[in-house]
Amino acid sequence: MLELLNNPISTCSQKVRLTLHEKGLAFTDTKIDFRKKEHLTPQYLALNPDGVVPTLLHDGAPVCDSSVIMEYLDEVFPEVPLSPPTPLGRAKMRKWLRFIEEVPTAAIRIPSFNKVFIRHRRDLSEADLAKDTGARTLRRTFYEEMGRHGFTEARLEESLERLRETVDRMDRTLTDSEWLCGDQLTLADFCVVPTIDRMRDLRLDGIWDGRANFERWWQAIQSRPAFAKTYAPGSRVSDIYEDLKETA
Ligand SMILES: N[C@@H](CCC(=O)N[C@@H](CS)C(=O)NCC(=O)O)C(=O)O
Repeated sequence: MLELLNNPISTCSQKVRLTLHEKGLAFTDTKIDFRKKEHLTPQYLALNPDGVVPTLLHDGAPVCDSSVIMEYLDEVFPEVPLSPPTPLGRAKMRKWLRFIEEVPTAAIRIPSFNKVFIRHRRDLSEADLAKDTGARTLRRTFYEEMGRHGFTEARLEESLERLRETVDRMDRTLTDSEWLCGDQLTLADFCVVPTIDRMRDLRLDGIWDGRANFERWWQAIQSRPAFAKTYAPGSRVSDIYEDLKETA
């Protein structure tokens, strides 16, 4: 029995939903409400001490961290393989996973918070702002830096540069390869999809203008049934925040 504790718009949750759907695995989709701070309750922290989503429960046993969960699922349910068959191939895939976690996954948080999530902090009293920041576990210093007004222009520009570098690196790799790790769709592709989808949602898709290899890959990913299932209505920030919808 698989249960995914997750949030529809969380990019880390989307990585795991893509994997579950691609592998055709049935799971209970349990929604964790960030506004109600359900990820910071003692019960949730007992499962995931970082106070972040997603958490997978497999027969009740918690597995944490989205990339770890993806690899766990692929190991336990190998029928639809999403990892290369050789150790060298898997090393190549893991190199992509680490790069994606370190560079674009970290970078996309800056425009996401500046454009979308900061609005929930702007009008808090000093005491409530401090309480909100203090309640965070893994991301406390990130929330401290963000304050109530968001990240600086310099930090935003740096994160956009990191996203450009990622798209360029992917485009180069995809010159002579269908997917990031050759002719097999792997966890590496699914790991980066939520960042790319969020970029589009935040109107940052100009970054891949003219990147033909990248665009071919993006079209191919979007045509997979797992993509439509993962991005059900309510999974994008523009589904939720009216002002983001209007600029569409
Ligand atoms: N390395 C973790 C990071 C998970 C993470 O940062 N999750 C975000 C949503 S994508 C979260 O739960 N944020 C809660 C918060 O900001 O309080 C993973 O990949 O699972």
